[in-house]
Amino acid sequence: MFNLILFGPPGSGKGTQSERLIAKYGLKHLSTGDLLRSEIAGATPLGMAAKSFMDKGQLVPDEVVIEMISSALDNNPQANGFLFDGFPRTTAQAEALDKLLNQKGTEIAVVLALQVSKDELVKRLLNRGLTSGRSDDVNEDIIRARIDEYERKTAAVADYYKKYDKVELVKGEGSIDEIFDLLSKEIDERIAA
Ligand code: B4P
Repeated sequence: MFNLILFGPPGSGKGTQSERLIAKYGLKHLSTGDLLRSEIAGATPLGMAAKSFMDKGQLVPDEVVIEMISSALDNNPQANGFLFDGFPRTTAQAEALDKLLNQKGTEIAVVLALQVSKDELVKRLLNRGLTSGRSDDVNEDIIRARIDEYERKTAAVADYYKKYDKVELVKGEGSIDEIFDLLSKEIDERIAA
């Protein structure tokens, strides 16, 4: 089983690249952002609670997303491996993920961390906001709050995995194809190892 984390700030290209990587490598895509938005679309109690955080650019509480990922892992026993997109976003989530994977006799192979400047992130998200209908993309203050939340709570997740020598920094600016090739190269090296 090959499990990878696609890591980076909001707007760094995680969702965009995940779509291509799961098609190439046959991995199961687990995006906590997508899972939360589908709860919101279904107007579930979990979705309504999550929306109040997401609309302010804040992270949803750890216990909510950890429970969602735990169920998703249990619901996909035949998966060849998982691509985690937008999860873990805190050190507590990273510790919980390690435990869940450990219970299944597997682990994270690599964390691919996309590097993108703050100006480029804001530009991309404002641009997506023109068409996405996402309430967290429409306003620059909310976008900047998401980036601040990333710097305060999520950047430390890379340090957590650096201890285990699992982090590879990947240039996240350039064409979508160029970045996809860089990510594929890192994955191919790990699969061959
Ligand atoms: P997410 O859904 O994870 O969204 P995101 O951080 O905005 O990144 P995304 O993957 O969608 O964007 P991408 O970079 O691909 O999170 C949304 C919210 O959900 C969070 O703020 C939080 O509230 C909550 N949440 C989710 N997971 C959570 C967790 N684990 N714990 C707590 N809360 C959680 O793309 C952005 C744009 O850039 C697109 O328009 C794309 O077309 C464009 N783009 C991509 N690559 C490009 C390139 N190379 N050049 C130019 N543009 C590019």
